[in-house]
Amino acid sequence: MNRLANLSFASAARTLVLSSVLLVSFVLNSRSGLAQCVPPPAGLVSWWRGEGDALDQLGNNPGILVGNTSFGAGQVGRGFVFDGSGDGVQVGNPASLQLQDFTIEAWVKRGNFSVVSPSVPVGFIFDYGSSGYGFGVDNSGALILTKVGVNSVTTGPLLTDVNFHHLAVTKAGSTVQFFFDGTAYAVGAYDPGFAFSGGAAIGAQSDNLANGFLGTIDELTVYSRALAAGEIQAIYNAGSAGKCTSPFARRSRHSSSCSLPIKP
Ligand SMILES: [Ca+2]
Repeated sequence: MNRLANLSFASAARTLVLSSVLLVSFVLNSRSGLAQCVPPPAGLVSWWRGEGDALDQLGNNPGILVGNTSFGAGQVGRGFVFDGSGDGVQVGNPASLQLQDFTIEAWVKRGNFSVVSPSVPVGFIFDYGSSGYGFGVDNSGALILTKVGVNSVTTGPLLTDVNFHHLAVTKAGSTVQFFFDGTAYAVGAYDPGFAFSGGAAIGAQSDNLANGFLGTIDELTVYSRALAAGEIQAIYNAGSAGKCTSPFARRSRHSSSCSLPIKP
């Protein structure tokens, strides 16, 4: 009887241990944030992922690395790392980016608590040069949309630490909204009429590389319409899973003539 009792006890103990292991595994998996990628919203124009090159995931507007732009840990894989001095990713002046209504969204990490650009108080995240649109951050962490060199609207301070945060600006007519980690911040009417004599760039003013951003910019994406709050929140909630890359097969800069099945 004692032997049977011991065997029964050993069997029960093994079952208990196995159950505990499975439970711990389940909890760890649940806590590891196995978020699903989010399908990209309609209206995509360009999506620079920063995965070790300046390619546009859609193949429309491949960029050129300028200065000593490098790559480092991003929110989704890798991202562009800028020192703020002569760095940037220039993407030319294509008609597809000459927009009056748009969304610009990216994961952004400051490289310094107090300085967003080494010699000026504003660092650009995506900028079209003089009289074009520019989306940036100032030293206080306020988000800015500007008609470069003319006027601007701003909200914040919001980006005040050196962690990754999701930033976005949407514009539909005169309605402008900023988003910080999925939360919307409305500003007053703003529709200055942008002009596009120069090209656009990630991480600096494109025409003179001024206002270089000090930090990391990842998954910078431009859309030809103002996304809804829920669409931006879904991208934020996807976190490091990011936007789903399918069906947007990666295109090289030598195959930009190919069209992509972008859904309306
Ligand atoms: Ca990335």
